[in-house]
Formats: sequence, C-alpha cells, structure tokens
Amino acid sequence: MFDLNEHSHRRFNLLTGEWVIVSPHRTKRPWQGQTETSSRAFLPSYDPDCYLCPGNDRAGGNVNPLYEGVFVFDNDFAALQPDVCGNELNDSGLLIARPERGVARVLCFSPDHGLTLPRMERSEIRAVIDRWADEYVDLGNRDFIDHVQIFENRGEMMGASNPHPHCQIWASESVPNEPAKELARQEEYLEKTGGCLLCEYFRLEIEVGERVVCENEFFAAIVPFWAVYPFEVMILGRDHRGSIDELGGDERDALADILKRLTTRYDNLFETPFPYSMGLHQRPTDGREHAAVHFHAHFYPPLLRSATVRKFLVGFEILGSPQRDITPESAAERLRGLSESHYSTFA
Ligand code: H2U
Ligand code: ZN
Repeated sequence: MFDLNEHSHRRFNLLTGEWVIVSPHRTKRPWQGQTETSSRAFLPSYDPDCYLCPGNDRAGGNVNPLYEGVFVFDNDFAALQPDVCGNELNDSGLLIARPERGVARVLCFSPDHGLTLPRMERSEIRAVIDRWADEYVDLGNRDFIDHVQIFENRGEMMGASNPHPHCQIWASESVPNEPAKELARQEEYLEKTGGCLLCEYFRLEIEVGERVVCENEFFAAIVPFWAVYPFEVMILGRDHRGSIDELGGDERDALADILKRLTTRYDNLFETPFPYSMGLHQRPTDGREHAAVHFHAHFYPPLLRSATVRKFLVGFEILGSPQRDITPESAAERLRGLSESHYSTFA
C-alpha cells in the first residue's frame, strides 16, 4: 500500500503544473536538530544610517519625509523603467528579446526601524494592506502595466538589503513566469470544471485539516500539499476574490490577523526572526476580467532545522525537480503547535 508518510513519491503542484519529489523516509524524526540560543534583542526604532527611516537621505539626493504610517517611493535603483522603447529582437528565432517597461516602488510598513510584521499591531498591518490595494489599482491602471507584483524579502539570508520593515512592488508590462503559469492552470481548471481551482482547494484543505496552520473567518494559512520549501505556506481566502482591492473591510482585517499570526509562528519556530520571500498573486492588470484567478499569498522561507540550517535548491533540484524530506503534513503540525504570542514576550 502506497503510504505518503513512508514511501518516496512525487506530488503535483496544481498551480504550476510541476512536480515535487517527497522523501519522507529520509527524516523519521526531523525535529531533533540543533536548537539555537534565541536573541531577544531588537533593533533600535531609529537608525541614522538607514535609508528607509523617516527624515534620512536616500540615493540620488532624495530625503524621506518624517512619515508616520506607511510610506511609498519610487525605487532609486528601479529594475524596470517606464520609458524604454524599441522593437522586438528576433535573430533566426534563436535570439529573442523584447523591451520591458515597468515601475518599481518600495513600501515601508512602519516608520519604526525595529519592527517586523509579527510585532506590528493588526491595525498597522491593515494600513499596509490598504496601501497594497491602492498601489495595485494605481499601478495596474497605467496603460502599459499588465501585472503588479507585491513582495517582501525578509532577512539577510533572502537578500534583503535592509532590516527596516518594507516590501517592494514591481509593476511590469508583461505577466512574469510564475503568475503566468498559475493563470494558465486556473483558467484550464475553470474551463474544465466550471469552478475555481483555489476555491475548491481551500474547501478540501479545511475539510481535511492536516495542512492548515491557522485560520479565521475569511482566511487560512495552509502548507500546500505540493510545498517545496520546508515551511512553505499559502494564505488562501475562503471567498473568491481576484485581487486585494476586492477585499472588504472585514476581509482586510482578517488578512492582517492571519499575516500576524503566521509570521509570529514563523518567528517562534526557531526563536529567531524568520527569513522568507513572500508575495501576493492576483489578477493581471491588462484590462481583462480573469475570472479564474483567486487572490492568494505565498511564503517561501528557506530555513529547515534551525536558525542557520537552510534548504538549498541544488543538484537534482536544479537539474531535475525540487525535493523535500519532511512532509508538508509534519511541517504544518509543527507550525500548528507553536504559540501565537511572539517569543520576545515570553517570560
Ligand atoms: P530590499 O531590501 O528587498 O533589497 O529592498 C530595498 C530596495 O531599496 C532595493 O530595491 C532600494 C533598493 O534598490 N533603495 C532605494 O530605492 N534607495 C536607496 O537609497 C537605497 C536602496
Ligand atoms: Zn530604518
């Protein structure tokens, strides 16, 4: 009998159409790794050398205002620029390139340099969500912008250049690879079944329960059945919404609640600020309806066994397909067992 907890197998990612290899037999007891001594020291509220703190200098002679809530500015080193032009390059169908226009922005969550999402108040996170919605709409409304990607790199391990709580927004002329794959899979499902792939998946996960980390009236944090990263999580909404601007006030509060609770559990896992890349996936902004798209967020954290032992996608994973040892079910169980009070407040 095929046993997901015993036998090597591969799982299908509904959203990308790709497979991940799971090797549960390799770590019968994954939780006996080293434990780190936790650091409860936090960064100061203001850092005179931080280019994101209120009143400080940025590149190119810009100065941050003495902002009080969230603060957004155009990235001084934008990866995409609005004013490139020209034609497609196509040499024998072998060398293909296109100009790509875009806008890159930086969004500070708080003027407080020392805060992080899990240690912010729900009302403060709600203000971030409101701004995400406004930026999605404003940037998406520009005629040359077909997609708005909001994402946060947290921690040096993930390449964040600054610990000040912030995220980035890259709005682009074309739909990037990952959302394009997800769009195709969701459209295919809608066409085949007449239903929404993630509405159905949400219902199934809530019914089964074993991969749910935490939930509230509108949202749940779920370790997806096809997770690649050890503690990968998707935040999924119960109701069908294509983008964050469609969320009502109660739903935005619920999203803030889930973000706080999930990131608190993450920090508590190894009693250390938990690095991750997270981002929102929503409807492209090309003016079409995209009824198939169900708004969600992905969290991809690299840590595996401790504050320093991380998963690397190397070898077979680059050349073949991703692989994991601990099962998504055991990762969810581990996250479920953690407190929703931040470790910095423990006695
Ligand atoms: P990351 O920590 O995720 O790298 O985001 C910080 C961004 O801030 C980064 O994209 C930008 C960098 O280009 N930045 C400015 O826009 N102005 C500055 O003065 C420094 C950094
Ligand atoms: Zn700062």
